[in-house]
Amino acid sequence: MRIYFAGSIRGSNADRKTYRIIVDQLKEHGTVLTEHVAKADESDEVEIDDKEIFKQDLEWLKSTDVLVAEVTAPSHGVGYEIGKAEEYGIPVLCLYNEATGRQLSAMINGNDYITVKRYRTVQEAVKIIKEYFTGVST
Ligand code: 6K6
Repeated sequence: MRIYFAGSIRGSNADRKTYRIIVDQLKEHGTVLTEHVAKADESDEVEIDDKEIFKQDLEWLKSTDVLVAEVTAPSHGVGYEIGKAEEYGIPVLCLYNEATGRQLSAMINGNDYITVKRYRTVQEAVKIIKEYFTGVST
């Protein structure tokens, strides 16, 4: 099972700790192609060419079995990746922390192609991931 994890990088840096816990759980279910999203910090950002990032990420996205996106923090990149995954016919699981009081975009929340799961604690997010991958062969 190849898993593409998407989470905000330039959109917001606030949820990185949650991303790490999510990625650790995803690794129990397959190979996470984008572990760097959970580790990103500003020093990583300087070194890497945006055109290379775009090319590499789309290659990984095309090759993945599933996209898991943490969508609490608004992010142009994550929104784009979700749209491309739908275009490629790749299943999409979105995790949204409703305890933040933020509102999820209607373009995610209103899209029946996407599985949206709401959580309030990171433990709930972990449970959602376990349930989602139950019965899916690795
Ligand atoms: C290296 C290590 C951490 O960050 C970097 C350099 N930047 C990126 N590297 C890889 N993927 C990226 C990078 N910046 C954005 N992305 C992709 O867009 C990721 O797959 C994220 O899911 C998404 C985040 O988009 P923004 O708009 O929040 O930056």
